[in-house]
Amino acid sequence: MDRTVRIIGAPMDYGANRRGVDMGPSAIRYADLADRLGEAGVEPIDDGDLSMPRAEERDPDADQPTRGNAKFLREVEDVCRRVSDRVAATLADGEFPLVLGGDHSVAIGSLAGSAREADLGAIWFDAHADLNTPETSPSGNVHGMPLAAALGYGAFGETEWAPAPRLRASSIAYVGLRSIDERERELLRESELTVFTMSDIDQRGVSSVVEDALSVATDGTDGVHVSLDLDWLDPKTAPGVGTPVRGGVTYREAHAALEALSRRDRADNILRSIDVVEVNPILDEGNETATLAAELTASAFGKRIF
Ligand code: EXY
Ligand code: MN
Ligand code: MN
Ligand code: MN
Repeated sequence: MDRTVRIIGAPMDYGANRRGVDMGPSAIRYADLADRLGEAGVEPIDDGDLSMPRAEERDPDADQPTRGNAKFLREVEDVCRRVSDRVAATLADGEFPLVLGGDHSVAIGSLAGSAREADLGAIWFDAHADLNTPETSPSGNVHGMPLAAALGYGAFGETEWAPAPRLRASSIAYVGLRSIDERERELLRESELTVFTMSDIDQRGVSSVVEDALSVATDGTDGVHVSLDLDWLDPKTAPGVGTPVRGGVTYREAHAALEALSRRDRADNILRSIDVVEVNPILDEGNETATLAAELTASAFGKRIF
């Protein structure tokens, strides 16, 4: 498949409660992302990084109380609007957007941009549900809210920038979920999102779970967004993340999952956009987590050893 992949760096850390995740794009590039993508048979073009507002000059509580508990929401909005525009423009040019985070709040922008001109499905590889709203969030960190934002839940429904225009809850599937806040659990029960937990992976194997997730995300849609949060993996394998949760997928399971994705993509051309988020080089060991991020991305685009 001839694909030009446009790399869009979004060194955002406003959505997380710790610095360091803003260095994710550099670390993933340093792990030879471009070469690995080339080996996967796609042509990478690196757009460099979007500029970020300077944290030291900003007030995390600006805009309250209308924005509830959410910290740095103004900055997150500013960055996500630009991510969204860049993703939409990339797709309009017939290229494939690959967004490098940065914390997971950047996915609000990737989803909005990718769902502008197409009915979008999504697969969420993550330990977390990312379904808090400014009203329910226990931390106020927007990286725990991107799916709620994209679906227009809570206060996000009153904004015009957060909801992804053509994304429905029934076209979204989690893979590997294992950490859910009480209020998120209530919302998940009421909503039509599909949940595959770690326990599903234990029982059925990751490839079969990914195939089911793909059925959810492709049913009645024009393409699939893949959001790869590195805390999806077990912290022993991917230590460089800000919110580790033990009991995640192994190195082999992670590769098998992305390879299952690429098998389906080769057959049906389903992938539309990807983001790779939450790599925190300060917490990493020997750039291992960034290297994994680069490897797994190449696997998604079809890299094979033989
Ligand atoms: N659910 C917790 C919160 O909302 O504060 C933790 C969220 C962590 C989000 C990480 C990146 O996926
Ligand atoms: Mn996440
Ligand atoms: Mn997570
Ligand atoms: Mn691989």
